[in-house]
Amino acid sequence: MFSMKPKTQNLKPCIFDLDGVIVDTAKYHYLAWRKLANELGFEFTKEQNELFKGVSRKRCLEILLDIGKVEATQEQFDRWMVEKNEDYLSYIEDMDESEILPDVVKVLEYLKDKNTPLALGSASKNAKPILEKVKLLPYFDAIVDGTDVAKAKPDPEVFLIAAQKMDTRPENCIVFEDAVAGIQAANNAGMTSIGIGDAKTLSEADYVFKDFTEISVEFLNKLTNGAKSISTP
Ligand code: B16
Ligand code: MG
Repeated sequence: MFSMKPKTQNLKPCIFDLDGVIVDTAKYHYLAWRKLANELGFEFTKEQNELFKGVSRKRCLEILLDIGKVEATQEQFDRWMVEKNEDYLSYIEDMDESEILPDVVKVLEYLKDKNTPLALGSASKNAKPILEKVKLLPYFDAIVDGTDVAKAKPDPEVFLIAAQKMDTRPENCIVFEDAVAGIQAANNAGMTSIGIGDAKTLSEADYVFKDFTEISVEFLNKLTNGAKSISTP
């Protein structure tokens, strides 16, 4: 399906979210948040963890403390942020290429082979080490992560910085995202939004696919060549 194509120029740049698009780190975030919740004396469910997808670490802790009805001093808040991250880092320590989501490498290789500019746009402050672990860092021309942004998705900041770094206008960019806030951020940036996940949840996206195995070469070609409206099966 993903055969070699002649190289072309001026293709629309693509921006990829990390967690839920390239790798499933949500399960490790969940373990670390659940450990903290249990230490603070309450349960934290997988369903509640859905609220944390695409959300910054600080905002996640605020939501967690609301769930557990726990009041924190600034000093406790800062300590729990550090503790959660240390636990998370211990869970992802052994991550490798086997954790890349299906057909992500095929799509990245196909786009890269055609010289499509590629960027990462993630809320995670751990995005770079994760890309290194799964050996995908060399695919990206620009990395924008939680260390670069002041405003969290749905604010468009992360994607606007990515467009700037690729030296292109926002309306040229295509964003692949799994979180509702991320799709809203892409739309707020004036970019084309591709939802990866559940069509109902991501109904605000321009196009939605369950995962990358559902995205065809024809679709990628039309998309990166700037087709306005593409019919999908
Ligand atoms: P960190 P994404 C997001 O990644 C996760 O979905 C979210 O659950 C997490 O809280 C956030 O990164 C911050 O991560 O604690 O590593 O800085 O989907 O924006 O790639
Ligand atoms: Mg995500």
